[in-house]
Amino acid sequence: MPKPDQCLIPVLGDQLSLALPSLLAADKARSVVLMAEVMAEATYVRHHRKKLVFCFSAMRHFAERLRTEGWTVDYVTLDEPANSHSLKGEIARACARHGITRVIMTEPGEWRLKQELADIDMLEDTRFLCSHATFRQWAEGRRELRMEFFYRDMRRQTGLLMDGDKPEGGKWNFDAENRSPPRRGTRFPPPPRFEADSITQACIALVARIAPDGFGDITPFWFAVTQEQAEAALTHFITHALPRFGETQDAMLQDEPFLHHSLLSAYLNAGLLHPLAVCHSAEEAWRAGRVPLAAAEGFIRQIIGWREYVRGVYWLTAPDYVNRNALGATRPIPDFYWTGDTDMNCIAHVVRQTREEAYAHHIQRLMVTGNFALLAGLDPEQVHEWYLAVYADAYEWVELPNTLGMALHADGGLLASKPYAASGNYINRMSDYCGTCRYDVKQRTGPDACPFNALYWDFIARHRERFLLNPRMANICRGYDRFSDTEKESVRESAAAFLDRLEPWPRPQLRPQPPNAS
Ligand code: FAD
Ligand code: DLZ
Ligand code: SF4
Repeated sequence: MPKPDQCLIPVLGDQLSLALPSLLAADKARSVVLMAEVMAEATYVRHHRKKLVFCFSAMRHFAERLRTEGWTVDYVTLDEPANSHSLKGEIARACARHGITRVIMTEPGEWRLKQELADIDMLEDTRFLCSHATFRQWAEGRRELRMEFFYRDMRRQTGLLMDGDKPEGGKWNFDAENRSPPRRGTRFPPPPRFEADSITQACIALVARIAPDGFGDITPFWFAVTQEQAEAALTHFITHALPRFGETQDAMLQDEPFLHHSLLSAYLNAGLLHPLAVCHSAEEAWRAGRVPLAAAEGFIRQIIGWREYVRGVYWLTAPDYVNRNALGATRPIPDFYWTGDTDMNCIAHVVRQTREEAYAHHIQRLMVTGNFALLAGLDPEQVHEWYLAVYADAYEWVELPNTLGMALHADGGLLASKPYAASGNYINRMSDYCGTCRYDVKQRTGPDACPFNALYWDFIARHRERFLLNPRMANICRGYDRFSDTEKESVRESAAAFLDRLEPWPRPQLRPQPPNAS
């Protein structure tokens, strides 16, 4: 029997929040919440297996929470025999099961899924602080979009760290006091580790079954999977790491994967934490004298600045952004992005850490794997696919602009005014990777030279005409122009010899099978 007064509310794996607009707008007594684990979402990239466990476990815990709050929840597990394995299919099946014709949901975070579900009534996702319309208005008429100006507007809009209409401390940005190289003897607080309960154990077993050869270690699994646990992780960060957040933000240390980073991105992106609440906690800690202003400001900027800004760019430019390739990069991604099997210690280390933790901090993503991809001219689409797969926090709305715009400069400078290109010298200054590397970071060319050095100058040479027009790059081009012809030739030969030896990644044909497949 059709039930015209009933409503189906699909809740996706990254919408795990009681403050979801579709839940806030609904009448509990007349609604069925649908949550579905489906292979289409589990396989649209080769997700890290920890990310799959996180997603399924957090979904299952959220379904429990909704039930305790009085919601009727229809939860379809991955191993349910009749599972159609697409969200569209599961919404249709649920409508038929419950005799419901009215479906309302909060818009998906990714363009791909918003298109697929376009015939459903969608509410804008107010968990983000800047609406699509506000970002469009801000971007209108600007040839280049710059985060710093957007961020100031977000400070004014939210009132965070404001003294009337002035920024607290008299400055919008305290980066000059942040970002030092790592200091000897600094102590780093280990992140809180949450025990895997029976729900998480079941998800671990499920993922081991569907992706026996998938990328990434499944265990040890210690992520937060509920709002309460994510809030405990936030409190731990504010107390133990935030006071020194900015100071070590750009540092990289082999034995310290987390430094003073928050590790909150996966929880924020899944909906377990609200960005404004997280920023209010940081501001309160500063107002109570528990953290320096530079640290609180640096952290809040990442969230109301960078996070909102890249989301704005994503929706402003979708769906074409993914096709941008301003630097004409076409080289296939080498296999060491997946195996970590390379003599370059920095890359081997970041890939190993990524495999173990489904986490790397920003500078590892940007200045090691991202920088290498930029200098080596790796195909942006393949690099995008890699970043979307390997991190627990990866969703296209945040990953794509970071990869194509920030790391690869594939958008020609829309998002960042210059490419984040660096030679081995930068990595040496900011990390302890080079000391134990088989390559010599001080040598520019030759078989023992750090590959980042020849690749860096070869990159400048290849794009010299374009970069000469960029005031922030022109000096570097002129530095290259002062090389002798022999030095230039040596750079070209060293880079070519290195690039010719790269083994492309042999893309596996097999996708994980549904658990109920015979
Ligand atoms: P912290 O250093 O503690 O920062 C605090 C918070 O600020 C983060 O949790 C995050 O929510 C936000 N933030 C910081 N930098 C950025 C940024 N550049 N863009 C958006 N939010 C930011 N972040 C993702 O959440 N998902 C991704 O898929 C993702 N892909 C990336 C790909 C590349 C190539 C690069 C260079 C960066 C990417 N980032 C991505 C941004 C950033 O690296 C991560 O947000 C950060 O490393 C997460 O770790 P954390 O929570 O410890 O961050
Ligand atoms: C990431 C993910 C995965 C792995 N699996 C599911 C799933 O089975 N069901 C679901 O509703 N959502 C899943 N997600 C999150 C979606 O991929 C995410 O909602 C979209 O990418 C939009 O951001
Ligand atoms: Fe990386 Fe070069 Fe340092 Fe080796 S020497 S760790 S390749 S930057």
